[in-house]
Amino acid sequence: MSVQADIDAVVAALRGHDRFLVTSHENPDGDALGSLLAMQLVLDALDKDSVMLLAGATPLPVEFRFLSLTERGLLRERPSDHATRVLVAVDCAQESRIGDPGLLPSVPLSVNIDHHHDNTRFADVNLVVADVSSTGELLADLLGPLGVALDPELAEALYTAIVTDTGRFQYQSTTPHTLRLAADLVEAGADLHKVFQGVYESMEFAKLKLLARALEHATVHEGGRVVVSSLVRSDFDDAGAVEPYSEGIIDYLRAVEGAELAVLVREPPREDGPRRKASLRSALDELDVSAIARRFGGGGHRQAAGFSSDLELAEITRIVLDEYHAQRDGRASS
Ligand SMILES: [Mn+2]
Repeated sequence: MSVQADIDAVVAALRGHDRFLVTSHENPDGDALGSLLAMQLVLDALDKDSVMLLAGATPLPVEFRFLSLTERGLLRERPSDHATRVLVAVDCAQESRIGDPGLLPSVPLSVNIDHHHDNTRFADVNLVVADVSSTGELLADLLGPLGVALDPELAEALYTAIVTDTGRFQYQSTTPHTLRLAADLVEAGADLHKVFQGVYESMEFAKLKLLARALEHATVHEGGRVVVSSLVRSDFDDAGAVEPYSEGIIDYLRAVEGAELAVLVREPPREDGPRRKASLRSALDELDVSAIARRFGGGGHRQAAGFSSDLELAEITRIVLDEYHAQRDGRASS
């Protein structure tokens, strides 16, 4: 199906139903939260009965507190009437990312709007455009077809999604269209400076201390082309940090001169789930870190991916380096 056909199908699904449940992925980032709120505001504008759900108990990252998610009734558990609502998942590459097993099969219809290239098209209606900067950009492009006008709150939610997922308009997914769209959002009332202060200048002291630990533990491999770091349970405990505080730390590792691959392995300070989680970043066009993540059952984008594992740090590092070599060798021989 063409993208246009997918857009038409999403517009028809949103227009043609009255009750919705909007959701995004666990451990949400700016694109997830901005897109979640934006979708809710779009459905409000269309006079629909919609509620937002973010499964899991992880506290919302404080840097996104300025978004009116709580004020607008964000749920952390599925509502009792979920079986009567159309599910709209934004920024979720797989059904499992919703974090509420069994929710998808229980709803009458599901809509999946996302930009991850490994999205499994798990819903009934799927709009997946892999080369778009963010789910926020994808949603912004739906406003015209839906006949919804921007207002300051909607513009700010979309701007937040886009500015965070583009690394403040620096990643390669940032296009002239992305920048023009950002200008439209600022013109419509998105407060650029407020978003900057909220997202980038509200770091808790504990997060700073956790960052210090990660920088201290950083090691280089492959003559400096690979930078690896780790955060163990005691690092989180000593810093007084919760799991979401590790978000963004990997960007410091990727920024090292000559680094092609950055790896951050962490032991989340909680009892359930896999022992370790890893984030991967590529600073090289030809290096696809989502392929490395898939080796561990994870996924993501070519330049940013992640996975969970019960393996020891040394074992994870060894396999990642093997996969990195395999890709290098593949490129050398092609
Ligand atoms: Mn995203």
